[in-house]
Amino acid sequence: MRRYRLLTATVLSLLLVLATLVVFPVFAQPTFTGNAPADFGGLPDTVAVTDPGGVGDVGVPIPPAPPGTVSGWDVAVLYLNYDHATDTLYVGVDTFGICGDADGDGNPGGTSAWLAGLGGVDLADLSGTESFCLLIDTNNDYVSGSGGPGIDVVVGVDSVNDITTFGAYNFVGSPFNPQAGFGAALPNTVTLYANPSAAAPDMEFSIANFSTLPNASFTPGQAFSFQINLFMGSLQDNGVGEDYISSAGATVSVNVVGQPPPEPGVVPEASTLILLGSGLVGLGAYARLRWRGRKRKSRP
Ligand SMILES: [Ca+2]
Ligand SMILES: [Ca+2]
Ligand SMILES: [Ca+2]
Ligand SMILES: [Ca+2]
Repeated sequence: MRRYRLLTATVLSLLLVLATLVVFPVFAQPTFTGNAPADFGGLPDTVAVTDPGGVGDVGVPIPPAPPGTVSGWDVAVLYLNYDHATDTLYVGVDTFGICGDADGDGNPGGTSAWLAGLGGVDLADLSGTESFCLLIDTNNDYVSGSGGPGIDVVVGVDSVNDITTFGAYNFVGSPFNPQAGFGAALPNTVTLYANPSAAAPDMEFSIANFSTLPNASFTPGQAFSFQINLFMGSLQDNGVGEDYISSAGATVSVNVVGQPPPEPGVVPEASTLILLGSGLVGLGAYARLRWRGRKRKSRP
């Protein structure tokens, strides 16, 4: 009798464990491959900000550039995905060609003959005045288009350093000249997927502890919003323009949906382990009883 009760308890425990594993929601995060549309495209709750100017809004002097040349500064779409569970913002920037390939010749660290002829250079590793800036207004007090105060953070590379300094900084300049506005480095870890190349053409990175950025005031789990502006360009690529989302000094609002709290009655993760443990203990006890029973029967 006791044996059956134990067996029932064991089976019930294991079923509960299985049910818990099924009920637990899985929140998807992007896996970076250097291809932003592929990495963010089908992901739930991704915010995709399309460059209003689309592809082709970065000026290229044709001729001397070959017909059809598009600069690697030319942004198509900015992707943002916030993970409430880890307080991490994932960012992907889909550029036409390779991010940082100023003259669009397929080499982000090489200058084409036509650009050299104009006295310009396409530098490697976003060095020199090549710059990437994601401006963030964490508390929505920047007046879009004003160039005034309110931008709190810049993530990227300024117009002096190279990609080895890619990180999060206090923003202390004008949104009309973002590459010159990098202040003190922030403690938030910025993890860059790769230095853009032919194999991984898009800029992708994550910002850790997003809710701790200066002036941010939300708690992970809550819905929140912030403003962004994106800039990419160089002062040494004579004749080639730069790109902004949405335009110089103008921001775009990003709304992040809240993460619903776990449904009442859903067993938290720690309990899953306890249940799994008790299930195993039950199985052990059952096996011991069976073994004892067999031993008793085999006695003369
Ligand atoms: Ca563009
Ligand atoms: Ca190039
Ligand atoms: Ca370059
Ligand atoms: Ca602000």
